[in-house]
Order: sequence, then C-alpha cells, then structure tokens
Amino acid sequence: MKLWGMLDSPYVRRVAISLDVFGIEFEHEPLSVFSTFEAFAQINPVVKAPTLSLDDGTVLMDSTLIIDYFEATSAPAAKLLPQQPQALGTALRTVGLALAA
Ligand SMILES: N[C@@H](CCC(=O)N[C@@H](CS)C(=O)NCC(=O)O)C(=O)O
Repeated sequence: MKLWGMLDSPYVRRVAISLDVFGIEFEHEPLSVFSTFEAFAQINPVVKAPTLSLDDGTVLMDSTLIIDYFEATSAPAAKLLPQQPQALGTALRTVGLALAA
C-alpha cells in the first residue's frame, strides 16, 4: 500500500495520521502534484493528493473517501468513529470543523 503526496498538504497528513491510528502499514511517496505533475498523472489521472494505491492495485483519492474505505473495512474495535447515531453526529461535526480550520 502506498500513499502518494507531499506532507506539506494537510489532506495528505490527514490520511497518513489516520492510517497510523488505524494501525495500517503503508509506504509514503512524497510526489508533488505541481513539480512532478506528469509522474503523478501516471499514478492518478486526475492528479490529486492524497492518492492511495492499495495492494490489489485499486487507486483511491480524496482524504475523506480514503478514510471512509478503512472505516468501512476495519474491525469494529479499530474504527475511528463511534457507531451510536448521536455520538457519530457529534464526531462528524467535529471533523467538519477541523477540516474547515
Ligand atoms: N478534498 C480533497 C482535497 C485535496 C486537495 O485539494 N489536494 C491538493 C493538494 S493539497 C491537490 O491535489 N491539488 C492539485 C489540484 O487540485 O490540481 C481531499 O480531502 O483530499
């Protein structure tokens, strides 16, 4: 599994930190969407960081969608979000505020 993108991007950092909290091992490739556009386009034709290539070759993009994938596929004890609706709403509101900040 490989995470593509520079760690000066808050979205790339969000995914790297979330994967770490999930306990998922990954390689990091600090490829720039700006200075290495053509190389990035070979990995992801829409040239967006973060991009994550899974071991099966699937290429995911967008920090929220990447984290959604691991939230959906993780065992209950490893999930980052609470399951109870009210607690989930509170947690998602906090994530929304943090993304805006
Ligand atoms: N909503 C996206 C935002 C990602 C984003 O804006 N990434 C920037 C780098 S920080 C990017 O890829 N910019 C290149 C472009 O939009 O062409 C996410 O959460 O991943």
